[in-house]
This record gives sequence, C-alpha cells and structure tokens, in this order.
Amino acid sequence: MRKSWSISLVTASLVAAGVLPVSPAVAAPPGATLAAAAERGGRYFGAGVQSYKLADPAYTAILDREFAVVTPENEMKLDATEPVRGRFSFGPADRIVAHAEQRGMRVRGHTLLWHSAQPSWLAALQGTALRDAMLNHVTQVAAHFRGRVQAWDVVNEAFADGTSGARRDSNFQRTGDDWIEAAFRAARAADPDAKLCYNDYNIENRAHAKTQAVHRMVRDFRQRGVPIDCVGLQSHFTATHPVPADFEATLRDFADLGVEVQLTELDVEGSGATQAEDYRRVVRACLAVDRCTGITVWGVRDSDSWRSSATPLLFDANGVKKPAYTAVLDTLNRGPCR
Ligand code: 9MR
Repeated sequence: MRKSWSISLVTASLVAAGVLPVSPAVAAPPGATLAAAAERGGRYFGAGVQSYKLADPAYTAILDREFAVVTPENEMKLDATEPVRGRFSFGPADRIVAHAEQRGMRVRGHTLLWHSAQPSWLAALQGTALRDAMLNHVTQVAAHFRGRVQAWDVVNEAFADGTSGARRDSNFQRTGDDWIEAAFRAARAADPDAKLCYNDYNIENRAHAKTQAVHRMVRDFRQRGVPIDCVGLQSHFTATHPVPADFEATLRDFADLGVEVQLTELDVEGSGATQAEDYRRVVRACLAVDRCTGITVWGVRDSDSWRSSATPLLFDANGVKKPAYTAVLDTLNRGPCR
C-alpha cells in the first residue's frame, strides 16, 4: 500500500515538472459516485426504479446522483402496458423514460414477455391466437420505445427451476418451443438498435442445470442467427442462494458465446461487513469479464426493495450509504484487475 502511494507521488511530481506526460491513469480521479466509478472501467451502474417514487425528492436525489441507467421495475410489464387487448398504456413507463432522458441517463427495458404479470385477457388465450397476441405485444411495445431503450429483457424467466433443465411450463411455452426466438426476431424488427437480452434468476451458478440450459439456448441462438445480444443474470442473492464461488466463470461462459452479460437485478440479503464483502465479490467478477458491461441494483434504498426486510441494497431507509455501498464504489474504482 505504502509503496504504490509513494510511487504515485513520485509519478505525480514528474508529471508536474513536465518530465512525464499526463496519462489518463494519473489524471482520472476516483469516481465519487457509483456511475462515475463504473464508467472508469467502461461499465454502467444502474437501478431499478418505480414511477410513483419519482415524486419523492429524497429518492430522486440519490437516483440522479448515483446511477447512469434506470430499469422500470414494473411499468413496462405486460399487465402495465397492455391491460386491455390492443389498448396500450405507456404513461408510467414514459414518465421514467422522460426522467432518465432529461438527466442523460439510459434505460433498460423490462420486460416484453414474462409468464408472470400477465393481463387476464392474455392469460385466457392459447394456441395461434395467443402467439399472435404475444408477438403483437412485443412489436407494439418495442416500437413505442424505439431508439430510447438501450437494452430489452425480451424474455424473462422462461426456464424451470430444479434439475430438469427444461423450459418452464406456461401458456407461452405451450404455443411451441420457438416462442422465445420468435419474440427476439419481432423485437429486433421493431427496434433494431436495442440490445436484446434473455433475463433469468438462479443462473449465477455454473453447475446448475438451469444455468446450463440457458447457456445451451443462447449458444443455439448464436449458431442459428437468432438475434440475441446479451444475457441478464438477475443476481438476487440470499443465504440459501449465495454468491457462488464460480460466479466469474459463469459470466465468462456466457460471454464466450459472444454475448454481453449484464447483472440486471442485483441485491444481496444481509448487512454490515458480510454483505459488503458479497457485493465486492460480485462487482469484482463483473469487472474481470470484458463483456460484463454493467450492473443494476434492484432498487435504491432498502425501503424501496421488493424484499425490504432482507435489507439487500446499498442505501439504508434513510438514504445513508451502507458498508456495501463503500465496498462497491471502492471495487469499481480499482477497476478490472487481471
Ligand atoms: O420488484 C418487482 C415488484 O415490485 C413486483 O411486485 C414484482 C411482480 O411484478 O416484480 C418484481 O420484480 C421482479 C422482476 O420483474 C423479475 N425478476 C424478479 C423480480 C423480483 O420479484
């Protein structure tokens, strides 16, 4: 520690004396926010947001200061955007997109097709009628946000838990195995510039059947030219689903297929130094893999979380930075270590 400090002092005085050129490494100060620190390593740092919270100045103060990318937690889901067949409703999602654009933040779209949060009219359909309605939904929603969403979770959570490695049973799945690729093709046609992601939970552990099944699907899509650009690993970590020892290897396995990987809904149950260390490991794993392009935490303060009693986020209910925040900021500022 002392050694590198004195070396950088010597370097700095040589630069000041005009002996050495100013290099970006010397000139760039550590990032003071999550977004700035991530940016130094060429990554983004984002948060899941809820439109009704944009009216809370304590919430937006943290959001606008710390994050470069926002993901609407619920406002782009099927039940929110097409509550009645063919009648689209974009108000709350548009409010989030406008908030982001006014502040130079980017948007992750979540999600075009998910077996959950379906409006009742859609859940009642089957066969060709259902398939047509699914693809029309993808087309209409992706077209509405065309050019304004940097990456879409085109399909969310389509694989079963457990050891089967099978697709999850759902009305979507019952229209035929090819529903996922059909959705990706429709999304590409509707918004050619958005990155198209497959997103899921419990695919962080390389040894798990579900992880391997998703990996096989992405490999197959790449081989057959189905337009897929990224895999989103939700990364909801708990005591029973901890950060796996092989997390970096999992990210690398997906990245080796030629897709980006993004941590899309990160949160870690716990508190204090243990939680901080878990967060540090997650960020380090992403930084170690070139194609891991960014991290989104699933909420701003613990009180904003879908599982607030697990205190899984980086700010406490009062908006105070937690040890986990400091660990993430510090790890991002250290950058990719090889
Ligand atoms: O955080 C979201 C919560 O507010 C919603 O009630 C819930 C149901 O729509 O979805 C939560 O977000 C989920 C995400 O969309 C997909 N992965 C799991 C997330 C946590 O349940």
